[in-house]
Amino acid sequence: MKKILGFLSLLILSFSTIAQKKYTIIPKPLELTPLAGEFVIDAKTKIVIPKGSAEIRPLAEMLAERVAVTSGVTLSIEESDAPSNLVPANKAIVFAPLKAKAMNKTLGEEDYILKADAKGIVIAAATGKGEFYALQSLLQLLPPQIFSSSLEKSVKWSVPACTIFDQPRYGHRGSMLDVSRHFFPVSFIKRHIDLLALHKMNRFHWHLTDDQGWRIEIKKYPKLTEVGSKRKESMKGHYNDWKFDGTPHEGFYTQEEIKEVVAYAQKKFITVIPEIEMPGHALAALASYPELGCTPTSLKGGPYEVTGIWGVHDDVFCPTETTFKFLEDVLTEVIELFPSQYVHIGGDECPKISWQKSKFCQDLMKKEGLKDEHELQSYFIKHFDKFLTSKGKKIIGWDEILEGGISPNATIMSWRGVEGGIAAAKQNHDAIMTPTGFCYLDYYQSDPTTEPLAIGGYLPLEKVYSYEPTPKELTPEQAKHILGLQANLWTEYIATTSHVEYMLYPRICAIAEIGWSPAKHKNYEDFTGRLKTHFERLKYLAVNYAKSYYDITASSSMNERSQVIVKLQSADKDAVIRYTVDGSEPTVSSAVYKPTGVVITKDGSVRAAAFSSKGEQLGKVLTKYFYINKATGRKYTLVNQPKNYTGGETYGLTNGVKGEEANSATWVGFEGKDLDITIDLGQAMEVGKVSFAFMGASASWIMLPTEVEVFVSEDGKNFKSVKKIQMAATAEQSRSVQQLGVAVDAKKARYVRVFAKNYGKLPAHHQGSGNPAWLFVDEISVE
Ligand code: NAG
Repeated sequence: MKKILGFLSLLILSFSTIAQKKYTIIPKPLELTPLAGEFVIDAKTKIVIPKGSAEIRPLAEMLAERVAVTSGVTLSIEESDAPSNLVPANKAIVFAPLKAKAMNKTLGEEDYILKADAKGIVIAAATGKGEFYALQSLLQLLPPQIFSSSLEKSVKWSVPACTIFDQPRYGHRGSMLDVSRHFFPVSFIKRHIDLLALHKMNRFHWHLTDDQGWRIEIKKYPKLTEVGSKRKESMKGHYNDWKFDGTPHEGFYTQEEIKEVVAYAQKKFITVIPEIEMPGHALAALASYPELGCTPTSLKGGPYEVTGIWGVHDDVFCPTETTFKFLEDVLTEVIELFPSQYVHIGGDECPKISWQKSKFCQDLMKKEGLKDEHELQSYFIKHFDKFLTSKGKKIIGWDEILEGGISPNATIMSWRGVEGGIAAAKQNHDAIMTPTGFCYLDYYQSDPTTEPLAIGGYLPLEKVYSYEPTPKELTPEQAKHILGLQANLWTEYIATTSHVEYMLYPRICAIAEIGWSPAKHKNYEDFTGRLKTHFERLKYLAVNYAKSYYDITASSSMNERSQVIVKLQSADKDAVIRYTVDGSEPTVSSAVYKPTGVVITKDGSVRAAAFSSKGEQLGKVLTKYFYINKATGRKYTLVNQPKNYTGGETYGLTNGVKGEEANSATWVGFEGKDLDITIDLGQAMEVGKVSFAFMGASASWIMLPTEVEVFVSEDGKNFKSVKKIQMAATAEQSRSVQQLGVAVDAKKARYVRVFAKNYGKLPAHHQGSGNPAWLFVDEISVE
């Protein structure tokens, strides 16, 4: 019996591994039953569509076109009267229209059934949209070469037999692209739409206006594009260390182009939601029509300019009649172009300073009984909610529109975390979830030191995939207000279309799966298993997807002999990790990493990369330097504990790894508190020098200490001060690392104490004025 069971489980196991390899659809279908056998497409295969169906013919043509390009076989498309009985037959691929009920299922607008066996394929749905999604799945059941742009020889064009019933989890499966910070041409927007459709995503949120550029032609206000679509130059680098690139940037879409994109998206069953930002992020509009601001010139003095500086700008729309009329006119043209029920009106990051200074605004607040500028913002948003509602539209706004009172018909886009979405749902408003921590694909996807410069943050694929859009805090009734989720791509640091794709793929594949597949089916390993075939598809589609998923991560710890043990990890379980310790680039013949780790006994680097079993390098090379000294691996006590930043492990200050300027995670950070550390060297020894480094980056609220003192002791009770250093910490510190060393010259010391005084509260002219400063320190070494 035991033997039979063993044999059975082996059978099941091998079947499920095969199933995993054969059925690699992303997003994963709701129900997929693998069957034995396959359907082979050849010259005899025909495509059958219902008679006179204008909606389905283009889908059949799409399929025939793919097959023709990649296999050279021309499939005939036939019309047929007879509705299919859902039984594959006659070597045909049948697109069958279905009543809302079939196979005991009620079919919704986006649902479909797909049946494939050796005799043929039937795909069936109640709507063209459902049939379209069935087609996307069918393409992903075929070999990845089906996405190639040229003839692919020696491919067996087979579809593994199966039955699928599929249905999405959420109605809003979106992608936001910012074309203001950097403009991307129509051809790319169409390609982006194609790729969204492949992933069964159904909303394209087009961020068309911002401080750095107005990108949509408005006939009534030509200066919006004549002036507002152009900027002189753009910011290069991060806030604490940047310069202008000196290169002009411009671009806009004509209304004809917009119509073209909208019609194109419609064919792919994607709704395009335009975003016209108000009342903040409005500099491009103000530069075009200065009368829309609260003052005739910018708050900084001088004319308004389409800015090349990223971030939040104080000059915003003034809530005057002129502005309201202008924006109503703009929106009137916009809604003519976009059939979408929703219009996004922005609402995020609107500084209130120009309203505070404006007599007009203060009078208006009195007249309308508005208690503060937040209520004035609400007044602004409510006006346009009313306006758009009267035109049969609905507004979406970023979660700031909750402040000062939510507008009656607004849907909230929750981005500063999930709280906005929760608050909206609790007030019976719809919400779309786009929290920065899971959905901001402009954040780094791997080690910032090896990635192209990004805005910041850290959002690897696994974290994206872990996101659950429906907050636990909501009752089932309230949860219905969560319409779905969206990947946001802001493009301050993304200037080219290939870079856009690099940031989106594969992370947006995870977003697509979260939006489509039920939470209970979520399984990261299963997802990444399918992703490998999907990478092949993306390769044939010439998508510049990131391979950062394969990058190696390292962590270090100490063994009982105080040696540094480096553990290496690849997110991909099948990958072979190879490494070197002599500084050379790892190759296919380098040592294979073993889970016990690499022991480091002297200064040097560990370099590692993931390789496939065939020897192909999969991700980037990781290089980690280790500095071995008398303190390495030694335990210590801290008077104050660090917050959020621990340097990677429990003894992050003596782990042999120095803090890196570009990577905050490598530092030990104290919020408002001093560093007071005592390291136990294990036994009394000669101590010549104590070294340490601090980071200063005032824009990130990280300040150098005001003074540092080093002490030594033989018994851990009586400490002798060796040196006290006064530091010149200033509030204008650009990001940099200060390395310091103190000569000690002690013959016998077992304990080393370092005290560094936190800067204290941020000074008056700092943007975080009054808040506690951070003290960042790393790697205390003793020689
Ligand atoms: C936010 C801004 C956005 C910016 C982005 C960068 C929203 C709603 N607003 O500060 O303009 O491009 O972050 O990640 O995201």
